[in-house]
Parts: sequence; C-alpha cells; structure tokens
Amino acid sequence: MSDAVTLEKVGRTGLIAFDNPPVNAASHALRQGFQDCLERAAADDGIDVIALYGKGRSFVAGADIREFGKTPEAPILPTIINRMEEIATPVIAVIHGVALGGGLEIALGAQARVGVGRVRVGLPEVTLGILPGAGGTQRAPRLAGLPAAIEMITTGRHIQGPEALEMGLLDRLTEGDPREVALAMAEEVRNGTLPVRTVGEIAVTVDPELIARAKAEVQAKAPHLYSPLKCVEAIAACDKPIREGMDIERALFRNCLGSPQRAGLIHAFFAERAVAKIPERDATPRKVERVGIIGGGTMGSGIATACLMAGLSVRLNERDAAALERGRQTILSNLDGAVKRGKMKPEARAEAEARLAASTVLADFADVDLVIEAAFEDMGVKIDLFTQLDAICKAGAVLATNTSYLDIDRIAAATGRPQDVIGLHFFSPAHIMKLLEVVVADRTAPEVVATGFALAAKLKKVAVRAGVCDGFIGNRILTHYRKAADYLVLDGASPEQIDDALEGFGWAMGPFRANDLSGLDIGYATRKRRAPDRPKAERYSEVPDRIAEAGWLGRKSGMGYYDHGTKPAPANPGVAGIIDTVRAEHGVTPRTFTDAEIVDRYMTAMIVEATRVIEDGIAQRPIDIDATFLFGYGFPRWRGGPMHYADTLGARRLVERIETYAQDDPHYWQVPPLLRRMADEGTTFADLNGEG
Ligand code: ZOZ
Repeated sequence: MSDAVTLEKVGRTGLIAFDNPPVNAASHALRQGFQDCLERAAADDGIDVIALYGKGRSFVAGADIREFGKTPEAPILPTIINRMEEIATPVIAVIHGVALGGGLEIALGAQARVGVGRVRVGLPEVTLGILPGAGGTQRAPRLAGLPAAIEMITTGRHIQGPEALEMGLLDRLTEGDPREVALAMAEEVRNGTLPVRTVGEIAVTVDPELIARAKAEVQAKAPHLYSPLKCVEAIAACDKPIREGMDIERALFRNCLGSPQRAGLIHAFFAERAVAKIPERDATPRKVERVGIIGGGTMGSGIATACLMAGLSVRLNERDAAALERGRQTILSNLDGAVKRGKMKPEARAEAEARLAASTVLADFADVDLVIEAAFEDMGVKIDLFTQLDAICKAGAVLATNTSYLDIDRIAAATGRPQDVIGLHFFSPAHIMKLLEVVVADRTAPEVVATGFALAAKLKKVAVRAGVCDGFIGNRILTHYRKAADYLVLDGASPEQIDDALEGFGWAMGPFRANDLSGLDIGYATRKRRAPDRPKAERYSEVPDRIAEAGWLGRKSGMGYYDHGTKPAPANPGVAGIIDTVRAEHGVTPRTFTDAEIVDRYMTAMIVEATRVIEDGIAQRPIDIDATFLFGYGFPRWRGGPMHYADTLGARRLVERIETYAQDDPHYWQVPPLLRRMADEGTTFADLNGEG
C-alpha cells in the first residue's frame, strides 16, 4: 500500500489526502494510492461524503512529468477520474496551492470544487507539448463554457482563485487549513448548502464557427506548434457523451505524447530547473538589499530597472551629470513601459522610483551590498574601476562585472579581494530577458556564486553557471556559429534567405535581423579587437565590416542588412553590391543553398562549439547550454535547446556532416574529440546530463 495517498475517516466523511512531496505530482504511487482509497471509501457504508485535499504546499501539480515517454502504468488518471464520477458517494475537491493539469482534472471529476487561500488552477499541458488527457478538454468547457475553455487550454495559463470562481471552475473560495475546510465542506454537502453535480452530465453545445476561428488563431499565433491545434480538436468533441469525447481526447493526447515537440518542451521545463543545481548550492548567499550600478547606458539602465522591479534599492553611477540624467530617464521610461505591459502596478512604480538614487561620485558606493559594473567594455577601464571599488566598498560587498567577454580573473586580480569578484552577465534588454550568466572566476567564493543565483531568483531570471573564457557560454558559441552564417553569404546565400530559413526552423529571429537590432558596430568592434589573434588558416568574410564601414549600423541608423525605413523591412539594396565585391575578391563562384542546408550548417556549427564549451568545463552540463540558448538567444523552446536538438540527430550523423563540410574548410570544420567519442560509443548529451 502506497503512503502517497491516505484515507482518514472522520465521522461520516472520508478524507482522501494526497501526500507526494514536493508538489504532489500524480506519479504511479499517487494514482495507485488514490484508486485504492477511493474504492475503500466508496465501499464503506459509514462514509456519505468523500473529500479530497492535498498535504504540503499544493493539491496536485499534475501528472508526474518524468513518467512521460515511458509506458504508462495502470491505473491511469482518466480511469480513476471516470470511476470517481460514477460512484454513488458524492466526492468534493478542496484545492489549495496549485491544481494544475491532471490535478485540476481530478477536481473537475469531483462533484464540487472549493478553492482555499491563494489557489491557482490551470491546464498547462499545452506548454509541455501535450493536451489535458484526463478529461480536461471535456469537463472544463462544461463548467466554464467553450470560449473560456479554449482560451485557458490553448494558453495553459494559471488562473487565480477569484477568476476561477467567476469562470465556474470553482464553486466556492474560502480561507483555512485544507483538512479543516474539507471537513466543513463535507458538512455543507450533507446539509445541502454546497450543491453537488456530476460535471460529465452537463450538456454543452459546440459552435463549429468558434472552433474554426480558434484553430485559425492558434495556428497564426504559433505556426510551429502541434499541440494547440490538437487541444482545439479535443475540445470540439465536448458535445458528445463524456466517455466518447474522452476517447477522442485520449487518441489526440497519445499523438502529442509521441511528438518530438513534447520531448523538447519537457526538456526545456527541466532545463529551467536543472541550472540551479550548482556545486555551490549549499553555500549561504550574502544579503543583498542595496545595489550600486556603474553605467547608465542601455545595459546599466536595464539592470537597474530589473533590480528596482524586484524591490531592491539602486544607486546609479555615471561619469558626469548629463550621462547620469540620461540613465535615470531611461530607467524611468523602462518602469513606465513595465506599467504599460501590466508587469507593474502604478503605485509600485512610484515606490520603485523612490528607491532609485543617482550619483557621479563612486565613493557613494561605500554602503552597497553588491556592485554591478556595466561600464565601457575595455580592460583598462574595468581595472581602474575595480581598483577604486576595492578601496571604497565595505567588506563583504560583492563586486560584479557585466562584461560580455573580458577576463574576469584579471579584473579580480586588480582587487585585494578576488573572492568577492564575479561576472553577472545580463542580456539586453536586461529588465526583460530571462537569462543571467553567473561567471565564476578562479577565486570566486562559493557564497558569492550563491549570491549571484539568489539575485537571479529575486529578479525572476534563469541563472546559468559559466566559467571564464572569451564570451563565456553564450557569446562564445554565438561567435563561432555566426561565422557559419557569414560563410554561407560568402558562398552564395543571401542574408534574407538565411534569416528566413532559420526563422522557419523556429529561431525567434535570424542572425542578420538580430544583428540589425543590436547594432552592427558591436560586432565590428569585437572583430577588430580579435583581429590580431585571428589564425592565418581562418576564412574571413569582410562583408559585415564593409557594411558597418558604410555607416549602416542596423536599426539605429535606419539601414543595416535591411532598410528599416519601411515595415516589414526589405533587404538593403546596397548590401548585395558589397557581397558581390567580396565574393569576387575571394574568387568565389556563388552557389545555391537549400533552406535545409543552411539550417544544417548553422546548427552543426553551433553544436560543435557548444561541445567544446563542455569539453573545456565552461558549462557544467549540456543542459546548461540548452537553458542559455532558450532563455537568452531565442532558441525555439519546442526544440528543447541546441544539445537536446543535437541528440535528435545523433553524434554519428553530426560527425559525418562535419567531415563532409571539412572537405572545403578543414580549419573551421573540426570534429570535437568529445563528439567523436560519443559517436564511437553511441552515447548522447542527455547521458552527460545524467538523464540517460
Ligand atoms: O513546478 C511548478 C509547475 O508548474 N509544475 C508543472 C505543472 C504542470 O505542468 N502540470 C501539468 C502536468 S501534465 C498533466 O498533468 C497531464 C496529465 O495529467 C495527463 C494524464 C493523462 C494520462 C493519459 C494516459 C494515456 C509548480 C507550480 C507546481 C511548483 O513551482 P515551484 O516553483 O514551487 O517549484 P519547482 O517548479 O521548482 O518544482 C519543485 C520540484 O518539483 C518538480 N516538479 C514540478 N512539477 C512536476 C515536477 N516533477 C514531476 N512532475 C511534475 N508535474 C520540479 O522539477 C522540481 O524538482 P527539483 O528536482 O528541480 O527540485
């Protein structure tokens, strides 16, 4: 007998409690225990009401996601829920914390639902590439109506208690201890003040036009995704008798379960959580309430905005009063934007502004707990600033740099406290992008690393632990695969074809459109910096440099690879001329590339450098690279991340590809030893994550 579920008899009430920490996932043990307890309660003549509730922090968070991909072990949830709907004794569900997915489906199979406290409910299956497979698509519309059910199921959003009550998903919202509420509600069922009814018996009509519109909408919103359409198809069956509708739902659920998108999306779910598993997780983070930020440019202002939105006090530093005022204004307009987007209440904005101080005097940082330096990317500038911070800041202050590629060990060595120095690499716009690379230098103390992770959690960001190298995890890999795009242009593809092909693969934006957005001067400066170290054997395309030298810096100058004077931006006609000239200088006869070839070369280049990042120990595991690209670079979530995608191809196929490409460019295309070993041994990146 499993102890994930218990039956307790109190008077004439049968209390069934879910107790499967941490989130009461509906694992096999929970399902088995639930079925057993339900049958015992149903057979007990002394029980006239059965009340379900959850122990710990939630009712039930849904199916145990780790079981997906394996053969489901009976009893499956739909069978138990249908049985629950049939038994003569009324069953009520008392929900606290969350009731998500299969958790809400259990509640929908009960004859009344009572929410407790700050409860949230939802059917988030679509975010995992599946659909509610335990009656959710059939019972939610019976309670909430078709339009509301379509909206909640195709977005997967979490719904707060008061809204759930209004929608009819809950019958009552109350306060108290879930067990006590369960006993009280059972009494109300007995005396008739809490009405009960069988949801599966409620009649509902389906408007075919509404269904057609919903299908068109989900396809327009997420053309790559498979499961939203299947959700609508399942909901469309809800006017049939419940069992018939559930059979249709089950078949569609199985379709989704077998799809690669399901595997990718679930991998992404775990990637977001796996990154927190760092060697320093047991260290105690230092207290951070007051943050000093050096630099009021786009990055510094974005970081300041993120800190203010998280309730921290911020002191902004700039070299002169004019720059300081510009930075302050950027922060205030970022906060206004957050209010407009509904991310912040107007009162909270005023309160955040009151927590912002600005100064041109670095000595004002004497009392801050954490400094984030976001000044000019120049080693001399950073060393000078960190030498000053060392003299100014209180003992124990964390000294962080937001550098994108500079050597943090050298920056740390400029201070007498290298243990307090760390990289906190934000992504622009820093108050919106979810990724934070926490770059651990040679001598960074464990509690300083833990502080970086605690800060990320406070800012609601996904932190990834990275080691020191040029570009850390993300930008190092980007620098490499970006060259593959330039080589494709040199050899015959156009920037628009490459962007379109990669957006077709699912990237949020192709590389040239992304360049135009961030500004072509940034890459130009980086290439100039790296030029002295460029190996002789490396092919070099001058196209990007010539575009920048023509004064075309992307959106900020109105022209880049594209002409931003109109929308959607057409190709800049001047770029084709530059490309032709450079091809002629290289003696290249342009050839055509298919979109698939473009994607293969670009993605293979990415996987190659990512493998080296693992070999060098810059990323802890492949899954950390997946999270980096999912949360910082617009990699399609449903593909799970570059390393998960690499596993779908297999190491052998990748090695063969690289060897083929190497026939033309043996310097750029080299097989990383780790990938060759994986191909020889038949292993995967998932094995390196410890998931194998
Ligand atoms: O964890 C948050 C959350 O949102 N979890 C996912 C909820 C969800 O998506 N539920 C729907 C699942 S799909 C489903 O339910 C379909 C279904 O029944 C179909 C059945 C049909 C069968 C037909 C057969 C033919 C949550 C809001 C719950 C909690 O957030 P927190 O921030 O408090 O905590 P986390 O996220 O750090 O989580 C704590 C640990 O729990 C793990 N976990 C969470 N949800 C899980 C889960 N593990 C397995 N299954 C779940 N549903 C999570 O990974 C984390 O683990 P550690 O190891 O990182 O600590």
